[in-house]
Amino acid sequence: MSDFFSRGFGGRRRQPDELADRIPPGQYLERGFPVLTAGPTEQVEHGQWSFKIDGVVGGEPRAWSWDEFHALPFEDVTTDIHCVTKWSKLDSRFRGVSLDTLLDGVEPLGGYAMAHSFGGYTTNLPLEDLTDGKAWVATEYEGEPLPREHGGPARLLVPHLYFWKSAKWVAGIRVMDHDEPGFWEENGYHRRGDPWREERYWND
Ligand SMILES: Nc1nc2c(c(=O)[nH]1)N[C@H]1C(S)=C(S)[C@@H](COP(=O)(O)O)O[C@H]1N2
Ligand SMILES: [Mo]
Repeated sequence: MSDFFSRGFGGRRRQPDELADRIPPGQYLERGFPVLTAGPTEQVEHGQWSFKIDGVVGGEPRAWSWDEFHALPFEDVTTDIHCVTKWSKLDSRFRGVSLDTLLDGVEPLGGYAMAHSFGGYTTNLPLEDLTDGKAWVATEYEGEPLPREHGGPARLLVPHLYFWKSAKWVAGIRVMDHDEPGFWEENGYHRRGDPWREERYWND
């Protein structure tokens, strides 16, 4: 237990109170970066990657190739992440494009979204959880291209919700006028997944 409190990140000591403030109920501090994938690790080449926004939108559906995507403004995001299998990881450094940037001019006509990935993974989110600086499509981790096992070339990053919402090998989001369960949500996980409310399973 003393090891848990005494070894800081980034050379800095963390006080127990600070940890308590940052680690949601039922979670433990993880120092590594575990890989959790239901199924095979996808191999997506830059040339075949694109990010699409479609569904119930006022304007034309949008799509960015890898090169087009890299012409967009990128942001550095240092954030804590929380997996429903109970690990939390502090100060993970990602780089990506905000969903606010991607949704700019899209005119969503529904309040929900389904994120979908190469390989078929899906996860549902209220549009509110993707906007106002809360979500990114990330292509870098700790200053390097996002490793393939962690969703490279690009993953969704929605750090304020349990990490299953952060779809790896993300291919796009479909805007919907109603909520609909994605892959894990159909298998019993919570519709929204707020770690501070321990919204782990459907009935939590
Ligand atoms: N495409 C895809 N995305 C996914 C998953 C998956 O199986 N496939 N697993 C989810 C789950 S349950 C978690 S906890 C995180 C794990 O991300 P990591 O492997 O980078 O830690 O990815 C999420 N995104
Ligand atoms: Mo997970």
